[in-house]
Amino acid sequence: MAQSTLSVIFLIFNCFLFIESVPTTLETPVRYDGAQLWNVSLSDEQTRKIVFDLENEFDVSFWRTSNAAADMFLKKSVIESARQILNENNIEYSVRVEDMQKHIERESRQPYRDGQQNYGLTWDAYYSLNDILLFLDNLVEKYPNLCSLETIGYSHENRPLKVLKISNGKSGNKAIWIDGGIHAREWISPASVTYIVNDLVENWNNQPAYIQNVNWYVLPVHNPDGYEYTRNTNRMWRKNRSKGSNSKCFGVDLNRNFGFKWGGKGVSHDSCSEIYAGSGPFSEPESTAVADFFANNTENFEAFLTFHSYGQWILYPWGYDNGIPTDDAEELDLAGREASENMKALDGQVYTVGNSADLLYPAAGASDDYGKSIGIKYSYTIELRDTGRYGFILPPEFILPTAKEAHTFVHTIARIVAK
Ligand code: 0X9
Ligand code: ZN
Repeated sequence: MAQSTLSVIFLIFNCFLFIESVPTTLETPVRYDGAQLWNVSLSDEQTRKIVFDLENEFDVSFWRTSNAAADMFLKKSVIESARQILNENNIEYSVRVEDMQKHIERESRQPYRDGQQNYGLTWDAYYSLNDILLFLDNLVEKYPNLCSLETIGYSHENRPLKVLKISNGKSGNKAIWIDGGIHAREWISPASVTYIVNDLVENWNNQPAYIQNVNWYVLPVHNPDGYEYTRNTNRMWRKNRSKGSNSKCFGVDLNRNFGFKWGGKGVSHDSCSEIYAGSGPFSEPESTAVADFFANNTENFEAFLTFHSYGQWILYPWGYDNGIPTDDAEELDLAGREASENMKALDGQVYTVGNSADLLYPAAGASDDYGKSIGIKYSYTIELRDTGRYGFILPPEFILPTAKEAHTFVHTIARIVAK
């Protein structure tokens, strides 16, 4: 009797533990039935004002804006009112995605298992964090002399931040950092980074010297809490999942939380904003873990490559403000353009190269500037596919061609680093 009471108490206690450690899975998933992606022309100042005012009036968000047009995401409930305003003002727009929920449902699938030791991702679907971590574990198991894993820290919700090291162990090797998934909804980023890792490792013996004589450090999912949140609860989530005691809303934009020029242009101090910089530089465990990793590492890092989506851009520092080129901007531009040409040769896709603030917008506290600030020469943000047809909800059939472009980018930079 006493024992069964004890086990009931134990069970209840465990339940609470479970609730504590996996908070996101209990929320009802947000649905996007009838939500649409529009491309709106921005012909003049007045048009820009009318269009951007929609964000204050209705539940719309701007995924991308350029001088000429804006990609605007609209929940179903606001479509009619937004349509009316644009029509009344003769503002041209086209509907890119008719029903976002349908696209979201096409995205997820279980990984392929062949029943033996292999644990394969197949890059025709997007995978859970767990599947990605199992894939990394499996590489270490299969190739213990080449691969090792280091947990560089834990996310706000206690998920491990796992960095895969790939190295032939030669002294004098240079080092290259690659990360993906700092922004939760940019699923093509971890998908492409795992593809790169797989190619490096599985084809190691056939790799050129400029790949083999590098110590590779790869963090495929920089923001694991956000990533899981986009899979289980809200596909459009961007930030991490922390909440300060004085904050109204959840989440810090990790790409505004790094300690270099923190809090400058292109950030928000409102916790509800998509670009909330956090309560201070490195206030978040996910960004701190990366900074600690570099602080405690004595490797000779030559490249810092951080993968995002979307827009097809190859961006280099400084990105915290406009018109501030680095001393070696020409070299970074040249290397970026060489990569872009090689990427275009694959499938005809154009990746535009330039300074991140001038080409896109200024954003202070981003990881690319941090990488550059600690002396890593070839620091790039790569915005993968597409250019606004599907935006963040890139259908799975584009994973492989995009991942191959990312892979070619990495090869090009590695070749240049070796010179
Ligand atoms: O805004 C960002 O963080 C990046 N774009 S995204 O749509 N993937 O969110 C661009 C960051 C570029 N780097 C800097 N401006 N420093
Ligand atoms: Zn991003």
